[in-house]
Amino acid sequence: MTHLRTRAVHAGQHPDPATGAITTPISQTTAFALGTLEQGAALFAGQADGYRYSRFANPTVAALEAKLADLEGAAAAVAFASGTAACSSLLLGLLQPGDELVFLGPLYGGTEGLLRGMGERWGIRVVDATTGGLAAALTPATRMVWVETLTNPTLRLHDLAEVARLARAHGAISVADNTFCTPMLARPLEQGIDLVLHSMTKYLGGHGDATGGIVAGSAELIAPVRKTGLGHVGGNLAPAEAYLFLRGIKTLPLRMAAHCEGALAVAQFLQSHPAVRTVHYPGLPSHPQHDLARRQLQGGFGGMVTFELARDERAEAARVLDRLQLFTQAVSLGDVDSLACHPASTTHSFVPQQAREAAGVGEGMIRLSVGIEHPDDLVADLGQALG
Ligand code: 3LM
Repeated sequence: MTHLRTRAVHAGQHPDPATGAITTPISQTTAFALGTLEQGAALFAGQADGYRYSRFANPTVAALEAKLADLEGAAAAVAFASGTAACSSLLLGLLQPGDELVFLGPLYGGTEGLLRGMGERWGIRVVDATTGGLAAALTPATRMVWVETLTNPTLRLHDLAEVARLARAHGAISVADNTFCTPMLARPLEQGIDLVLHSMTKYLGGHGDATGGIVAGSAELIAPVRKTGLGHVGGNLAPAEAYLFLRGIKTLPLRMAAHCEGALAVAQFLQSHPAVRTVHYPGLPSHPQHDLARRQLQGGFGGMVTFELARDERAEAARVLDRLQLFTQAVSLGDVDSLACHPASTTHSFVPQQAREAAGVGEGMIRLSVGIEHPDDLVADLGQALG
């Protein structure tokens, strides 16, 4: 299996040995029969392999972890009940009081809030290197570097190989949130990044009907994240949700191609509209990192398009958003349905105003998650809303 499109269908899945069922069954069970006392003791001592309790591991969840690890080229992965549970488990599992975490923003507002909030609470120094740059922010105490493969909502890129190199030179673990790109467009581990993270709630699920997160990387790094996140925090993914992600990922390559096609058409249309000041889409030659995007992203430039209105005001954003008909006004992204939101008042309302403005998230900014509908219909909807 060399092609991602084949691996998206088959990786992690085998006909059920008990029944021959082709689709991975939902193992809707809390506990597993341990056998004899000594067999149970061996399982709990880690001297034998097998399932014990679904908070620690579950066959449906394990199939999903194997599929995602395969797609990201990772040795191991651990799934969680949300992307946010994945983020907090990663921090709690790998950082100690006194450590330093450096991030390049903007990040999803919830992640930034989590980093800043948990950092303060747990004695971790959190440094925002968005303006000053990564090289200047790294110190001997830096233990972790955090980036998004396409930033939410401004759709900027970071040179992942360079981020990985700098982090490694300082003995820090590099983390890339690959939610916006998915392994179809970016595979950070191949660039030297240590851990990759997803909110599966978005493109991996793809249908807006399940919440989940996952972290993938080396067995050495995933083990403490699993132990803390599942064993201590208890943020495990439910088997029924794992089933939805397993099913969603099978069509991810096809969906991503449609998202990318629609997003490019939408971005090109917006770019030519007089009511629009700037369009942020890495597939446009006008994007300041178009060359990096061409090098780093494979197979397309993603399904997200963010734009700034010529009149940079909340009232103008409301005028446009409130008139959309095909795009639903909602947070979240990556669904087959098109969604639109106002980041300053929703996804990034948790970020202090000054940091938000420094990251370029203004009141006249609108973020689109372009679904898989026909691009002409999406363009027509935007056309009538912009007026
Ligand atoms: C959003 N984002 O609309 P969950 N990493 C990234 C994300 O975009 C998100 C998470 C992690 C949005 C959610 S805003 C109230 C809704 C890049 C989520 C967190 O915990 O699964 O939501 O993932 O931008």
